Amino acid sequence: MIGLRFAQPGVENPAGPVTYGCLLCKRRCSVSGRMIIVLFGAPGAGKGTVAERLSEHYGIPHVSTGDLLRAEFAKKTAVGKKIRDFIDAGLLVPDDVIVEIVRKRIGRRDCSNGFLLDGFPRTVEQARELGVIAGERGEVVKVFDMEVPEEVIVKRLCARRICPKCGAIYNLEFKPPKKDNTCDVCGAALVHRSDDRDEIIRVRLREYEKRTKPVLDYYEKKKVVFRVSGLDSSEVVEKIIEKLGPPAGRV
Ligand code: G5P
Ligand code: MG
Repeated sequence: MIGLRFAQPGVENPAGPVTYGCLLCKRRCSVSGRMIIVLFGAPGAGKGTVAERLSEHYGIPHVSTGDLLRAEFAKKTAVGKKIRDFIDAGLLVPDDVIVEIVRKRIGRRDCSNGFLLDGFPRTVEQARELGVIAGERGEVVKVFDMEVPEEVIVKRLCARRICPKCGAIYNLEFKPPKKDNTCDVCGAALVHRSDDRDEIIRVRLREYEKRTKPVLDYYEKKKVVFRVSGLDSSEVVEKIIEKLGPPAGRV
């Protein structure tokens, strides 16, 4: 599928968001152009699980701000030391730090045909920054909000294990690794995230309610939000693909 963008990168389109059309089939197909897909939802909603699968399907990178931050503190960088206390306490790291990290990551070549954001934006200020970035790059932002009840979230997170090396996500109850505590993909020892403890999960959920939920209102006004039940991540993936259409090059 050959994509044609109807607006120029960096040029504001007074008619609304930049749209895309397909030269061959004449249909509007959002994935034929450059797009920023935002996976939105509370901690444990399944953003990372869904992003892994969509990233493979669409051949675009999965940019998780949580993973980027954990990589910083694993490398013991100056930024890493500054943010560790926020993450361990379940609080959001400051906007300027996170925006800088995101700008750097999406400036890499693999993001030039669009990318999936998992965990960003998480404040209205971050959403405004993303709007600026999207405008500079001539990209459209689409937001998928995954809704999951709090009791389900706490249960999921207490049993989550992650691979610190390749980022694969497991769950002792619902998706255990084939071999005890070992990543199926790369063989590394799995870890229980320091912020996946009951009392810290509750703090993260409060942060979400207070500081992140208003981001949805911001995007609702722009009419770019698509809501979906997050109870079954496989269904979420199917619904998003149904909404976005086939990957570029496939009909
Ligand atoms: P993170 O790392 O972005 P959260 O809190 O947003 O952390 P989290 O916990 O990583 O999100 P998730 O990615 O939404 O959750 O969920 P997941 O890992 O895919 O799934 C959770 C569990 O449920 C897994 O065990 C999975 O197997 C299971 N599961 C998934 N789908 C299903 C299903 O369909 N059924 C069942 N039964 N189970 C399922 O951010 C961490 C910290 O970094 C900082 C903050 O301090 C934050 O607390 N941070 C930021 N700070 C400021 N601004 C930002 N933009 C920041 N981004 C990160
Ligand atoms: Mg995650």
